[in-house]
Amino acid sequence: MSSQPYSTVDLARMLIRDARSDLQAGSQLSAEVDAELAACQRRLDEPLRVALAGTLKSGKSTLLNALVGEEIAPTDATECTRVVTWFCGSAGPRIELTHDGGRRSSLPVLRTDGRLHLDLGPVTADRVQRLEVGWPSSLLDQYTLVDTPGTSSNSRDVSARTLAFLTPDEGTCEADAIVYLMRSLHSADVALLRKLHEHAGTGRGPLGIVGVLSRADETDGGLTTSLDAARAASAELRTARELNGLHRDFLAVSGLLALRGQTLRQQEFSTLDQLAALPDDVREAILVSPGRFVTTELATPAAGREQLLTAFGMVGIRIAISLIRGGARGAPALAAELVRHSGLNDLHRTLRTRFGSRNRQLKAHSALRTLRSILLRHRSPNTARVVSAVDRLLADTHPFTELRLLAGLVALPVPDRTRNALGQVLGGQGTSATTRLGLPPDTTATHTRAAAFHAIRFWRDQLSEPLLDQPTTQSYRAAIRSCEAIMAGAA
Ligand SMILES: Nc1nc2c(ncn2[C@@H]2O[C@H](COP(=O)(O)OP(=O)(O)OP(=O)(O)O)[C@@H](O)[C@H]2O)c(=O)[nH]1
Ligand SMILES: [Mg+2]
Repeated sequence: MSSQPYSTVDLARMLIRDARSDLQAGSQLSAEVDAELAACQRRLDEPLRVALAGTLKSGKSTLLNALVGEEIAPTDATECTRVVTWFCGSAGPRIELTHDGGRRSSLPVLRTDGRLHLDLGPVTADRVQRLEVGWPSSLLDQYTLVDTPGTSSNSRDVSARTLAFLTPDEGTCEADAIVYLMRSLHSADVALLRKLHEHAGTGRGPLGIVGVLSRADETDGGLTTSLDAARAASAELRTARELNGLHRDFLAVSGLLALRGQTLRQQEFSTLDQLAALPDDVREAILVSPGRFVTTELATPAAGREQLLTAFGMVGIRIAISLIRGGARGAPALAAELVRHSGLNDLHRTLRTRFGSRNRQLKAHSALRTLRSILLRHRSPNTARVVSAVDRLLADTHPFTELRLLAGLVALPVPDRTRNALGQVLGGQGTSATTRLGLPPDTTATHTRAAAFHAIRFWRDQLSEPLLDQPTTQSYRAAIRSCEAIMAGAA
């Protein structure tokens, strides 16, 4: 017999099964509850669900396209951008619409210039229960991406739809993790981020939140030839007074440049290359405004310049030319430089460390919260036992505690050095033993164990400080427990 302990995913699966048989034993398993339990179970086998959220036009759909590497999310202001849309891995392209009331229909898959058309036809956004796009993509095999309509005060129904999805009053959020985009700090962002963090800290909402300073190429007021200003601005956000430490790590990303890098055509490169070779004064004169860029008499055809302007925008063109002049010779080199410069690779890396390595725990957490809310909605004395088992598992599973604490770490009243050390040991930068202890990856088991032992002593010392508040005490205890787990693993 195997002595392997059950994983949280296994335990969640067992509890869902127990709930079903307890309800069945009491003749209380309606078709509706059965379907909800089946959906909860399926969630454990599906890819992690990551929602892209943020205020209106913060660049969510463009970033989704950049992550997938294809233009499948609409960025024009059609009815579709007002609907929460699911993008899932699939053997072939498909678009499925679930109408309010549950009727389903397939929409035609139409592409122009590589861009997918999502057209709801006569159906308005408020009559859509769910819109799902299936697409063959290695990224979508790992993550299901959910594009949410922008939140803004001048479109209340749309905002309400997004808020109901991210922070539902009843039940649990259908996403396991959130990428939050903002162009610059705005009071609407602060309010929504606070709500998301509150939900995460209490375990009611997704436990993983990554912040993105989006449309990063525009940060410099359009004067930029690099994303340096955006990177500086994202670093400043860590200490922004308005955020009051609410969220600290914002990655500066230009979804548009990342997308253009991945879809760059030879023709676009040739036009950019010709512009890069112009005498400095001529080039600078045409880059002053979109009007001059298109209308100035040049050997390079105006039509090609117009197409570039639509695809890249003025700032994108300036950056691409500066990358060519900096040594990106040839379309493949420019494509790679655009992607590297856009910050997309950093975002991929962050998704891997923050969500990828916690994939199963984040899913188990969502499934347990969902199971709990199903059982509380359909109360039955028969399932009281399962509800308390779910509560115990949510409270006692150490990785869940780590994730909740990581979500609330920003508000902890400790010096930055201590906060960073806590973030590291609790697995905020990666969950391997060496990453948690700040050791090189090839450290031997003996050395890792010794470092874990020292770390335990360090956190015990912190714990002996007088007048610690309860969240800080809890975090230090969790750090000790994380180190004990490392020692047990290395032994
Ligand atoms: N310069 C620049 N423009 C961008 C970037 N990302 C998006 N945009 C432009 O901003 C506009 C809105 O982009 P979307 O991706 O549709 O933004 P969104 O957040 O999905 O918008 P809603 O869903 O309507 O809230 C489009 O015109 C995009 O081309 C970027 O990184 N840089
Ligand atoms: Mg959008």
